Amino acid sequence: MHAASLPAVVPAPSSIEAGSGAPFRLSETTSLAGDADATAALAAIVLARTGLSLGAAEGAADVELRVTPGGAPESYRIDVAEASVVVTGAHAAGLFYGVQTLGQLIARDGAGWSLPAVSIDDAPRFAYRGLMLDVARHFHPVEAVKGCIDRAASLKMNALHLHLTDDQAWRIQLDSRPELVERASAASVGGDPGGFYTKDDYRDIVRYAASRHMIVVPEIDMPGHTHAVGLAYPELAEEPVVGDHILETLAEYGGDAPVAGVPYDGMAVGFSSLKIHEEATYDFVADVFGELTAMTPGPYLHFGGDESLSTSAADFDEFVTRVSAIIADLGKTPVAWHEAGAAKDIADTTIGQYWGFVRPQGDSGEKARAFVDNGGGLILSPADAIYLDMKYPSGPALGLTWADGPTSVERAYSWEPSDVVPGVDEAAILGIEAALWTETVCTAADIDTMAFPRIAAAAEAGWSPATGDSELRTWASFRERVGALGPLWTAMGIGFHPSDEIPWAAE
Ligand code: TNX
Repeated sequence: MHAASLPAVVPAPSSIEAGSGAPFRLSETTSLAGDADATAALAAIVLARTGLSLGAAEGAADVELRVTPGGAPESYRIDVAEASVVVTGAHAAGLFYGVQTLGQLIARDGAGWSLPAVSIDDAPRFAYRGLMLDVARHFHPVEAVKGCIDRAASLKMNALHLHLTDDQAWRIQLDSRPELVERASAASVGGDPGGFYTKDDYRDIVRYAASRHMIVVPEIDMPGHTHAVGLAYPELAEEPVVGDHILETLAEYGGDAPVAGVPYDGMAVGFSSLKIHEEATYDFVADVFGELTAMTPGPYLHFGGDESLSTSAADFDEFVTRVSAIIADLGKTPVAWHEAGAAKDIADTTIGQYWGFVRPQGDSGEKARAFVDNGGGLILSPADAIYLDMKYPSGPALGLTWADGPTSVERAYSWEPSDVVPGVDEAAILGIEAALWTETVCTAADIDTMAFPRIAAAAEAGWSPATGDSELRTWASFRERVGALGPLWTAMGIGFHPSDEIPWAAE
């Protein structure tokens, strides 16, 4: 069977075969049965895509959605025939992903709707498939975050990384340190309004994510990116260091230089640092991660570690070593941006997050590999491929260009995870994560236009077989399959960027 004649599924499944029979016709009388969450999820997708409202049946039904233990984690199977549709998942998550795939299969059929005869056997390549949202540079309310969860989960992503703090603001309320949101949550880049999540908001996000089989990975960035901490606790923060790098950013983007004790709303990075030699700093770190541990069921706590340009190398190493140990002692797995790999005594469970280019420059590859040599793993976020805040070559004015200029959809797609960091085995790659920094991204509509369609390329890198192991893993196949999802995305209310690289289907 030629790839072009297969139904379009994104991310590409590990195995898909077109059936020879007639399609399954969807109608008002189509009955659903099986797992209650899965039937509700499918009914919602069918309603959005077709306007048909399907009812649940007791006992036998046309569409069966069942958990059938025994398969790989997150795996599922779909069999569509003229008279029946059966979706089985090894666990609830796999069944949920089967439902997402089924939603993508819905097609116009004359005046009605149908599902093509097909058999799909599918399971993820990598265990971790994430989306990072920066809620510090611009605050994004709970409803926008839930929208991101729905969108990412529809592409079989299972982690939402929230970048909760940065120089501009601290966005999470903590009982042990109430001054953080009282004094340091009001700013955003460009003088826009700020905000923060109450603990109940955060728990609501965690619960909502879990209902879509996603974990939340909270990030508290340190020792740099901490100007806002100094608004609440001046005794923990060094004076801003305004070097050439900062002056260049001010010249390019405008804004005032950072001043201690004054909220910062510019776009410069690398001027702030926590005090490395104050014991009170580590009491603060223990309070913050202790409280996050209690409200975060997922295994990971991210402590940042990027761009600490005003912290000396020795101080940086000492700091990330101690902080990774604090997190490990709380029973959580520390995660850090790849710079922290320079610290040879970092807790050996620490996961590194690589944000260099697809072809590593400087020592970014070595720093990333250090986490693996140390016993940890790697999450890949190559900036010149899956940084969703980069400009498109043609499209909205939003976005930055530092990651090798604008990022086309083709470039977001055309890389192979196992080829990025030399000397790292596939088994040491925990997964991939697309990152959406929000210096220029202010609204839910901005999130949609920057993320879609490039987020689908990241999802495919995380879920689908390696390039070379599947005829579907080519740019030519991907652009057709993504194009076929346009009507579904529109029905789901996703304001994707109608990139001219993609042959968008009309219906
Ligand atoms: C680099 S990537 C950063 C962020 C910026 C981003 C903008 C990384 C770990 N740090 O502070 O927001 O570039 O693209």
